[in-house]
Amino acid sequence: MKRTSKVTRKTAETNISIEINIDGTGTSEIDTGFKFMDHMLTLLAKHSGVNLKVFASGDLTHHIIEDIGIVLGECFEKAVGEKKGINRYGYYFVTMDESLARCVLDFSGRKSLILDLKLNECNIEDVAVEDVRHFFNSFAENAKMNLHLAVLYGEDQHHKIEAAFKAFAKAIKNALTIVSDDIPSSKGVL
Ligand SMILES: [Mn+2]
Repeated sequence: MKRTSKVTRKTAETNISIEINIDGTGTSEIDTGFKFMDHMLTLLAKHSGVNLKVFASGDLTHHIIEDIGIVLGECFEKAVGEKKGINRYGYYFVTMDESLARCVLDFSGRKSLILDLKLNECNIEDVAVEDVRHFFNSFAENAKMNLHLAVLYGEDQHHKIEAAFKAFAKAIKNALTIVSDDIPSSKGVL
């Protein structure tokens, strides 16, 4: 089964179009209108091995970034399908200079989010830190996953978020790797 999906979402506030291929090589075409998000989504593709095309426009930063999280989450939910053979759980630690991030996740079919990015309440490049939190919240909700993402320590805002995105990407790769031909649940369904 091909693990690909494409979702387009157009509202009065935003216009988002995302295409993914889980079994890709990490290529990306990203244009969100926000340089920092473009940077984060490019490295999400690179380190997860998921091919990613993201085109987003809209009225306000908050709406656009939140809706990218929603649509990207929906894309993963669709592309993983019945989750046959996947690892299901994924985890990774990533350092970036002085910062250390840890991501543990489960494509469980249910949303749970524990997020502790240890960010100062100021903008990170052209994005507000609360928008970064919204992104992960929307993603976890729509991908129907447990996502526990924490920065354990760090100084630089950019490094902390970048380490978190890389740990997230590597944990996704880990979780979606095919390791058997079973559905990884004693219930037989995920
Ligand atoms: Mn960077």
